[in-house]
Amino acid sequence: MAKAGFFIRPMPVGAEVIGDVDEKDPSVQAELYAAWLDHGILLFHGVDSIERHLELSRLFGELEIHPYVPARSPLHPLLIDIGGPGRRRAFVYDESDIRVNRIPWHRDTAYTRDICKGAMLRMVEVPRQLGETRLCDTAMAYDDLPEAVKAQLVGLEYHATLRNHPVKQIRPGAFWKAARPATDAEDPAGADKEPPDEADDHGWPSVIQPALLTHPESGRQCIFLSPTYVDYFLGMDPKESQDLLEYLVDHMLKPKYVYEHRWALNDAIVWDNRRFMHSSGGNLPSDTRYGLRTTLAGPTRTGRYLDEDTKAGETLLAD
Ligand SMILES: O=C(O)CCC(=O)C(=O)O
Ligand SMILES: [Fe+2]
Repeated sequence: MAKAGFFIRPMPVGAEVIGDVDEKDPSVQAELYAAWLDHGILLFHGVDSIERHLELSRLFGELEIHPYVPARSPLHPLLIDIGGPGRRRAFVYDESDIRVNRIPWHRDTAYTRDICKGAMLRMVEVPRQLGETRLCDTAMAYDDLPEAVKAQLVGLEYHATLRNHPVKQIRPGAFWKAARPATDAEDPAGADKEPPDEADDHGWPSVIQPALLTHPESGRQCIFLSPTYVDYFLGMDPKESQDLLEYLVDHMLKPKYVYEHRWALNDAIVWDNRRFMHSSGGNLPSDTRYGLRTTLAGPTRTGRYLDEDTKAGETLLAD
């Protein structure tokens, strides 16, 4: 039942929190957590300070310092910068769209063994146009899979590698077929940013993840792919593996499983990373888009190394 001051408005995918939230009230906390588990994403409005962003984030889990050091925000150790002053060189996609901050479909930290529980992204500078975030409910998508495909996914694992460069990301889950760094003339404001090096793999070892996750709290099955990281499914020949990946990505990205958000200032979305994957369409380099994001800590040890002697990941995570 709604408490005084706010209510939860379900959307076709996810839900929106309308009104004033007193996040210090334990019954409000319980209601928000239950709604988050139920809907998988919650959209808040008017989150107007870092303190409030951190406080609201903590309702959904313990916060962690992000393992990927370059993403960390100078504003607070528990935040990462999404775009803003740290934005990269623009890319030209399919020779038609110039964009910064474009990210293909993924789950956060799925290139580690300890995928994070979730994250809360708050927008502190909104571009004049574009810059949408899309979020896909992989539990809903699982429910509608044919029984034969559900059976095929039981016990199946995939080999995953972090891919940060738009050219390396061209695969199911990317929504472009070609990409090149913008020239200085095309992106004057980004002329001081080095285009990322295609060969730079960031040193993260590849990890093996299950194709299905039984959600540890709701018990629902989720299609546990971070599509653009998938190299192959274990035990399949390359064509079979690629066909299955394409099939699953096409299925998950049907509009009925996807929420697309156009941001307003101080909107914040908290997603359940076990259940949802997400992507970012990108914005024009002449606009600024700046998000701050918290990360909800595990404990979801879903992955393993193919070579159990690989310790590089542990070293990186210890930073
Ligand atoms: O910029 C966005 O819309 C999403 C960024 C993202 O992938 C993240 O915050 O984890
Ligand atoms: Fe992300």
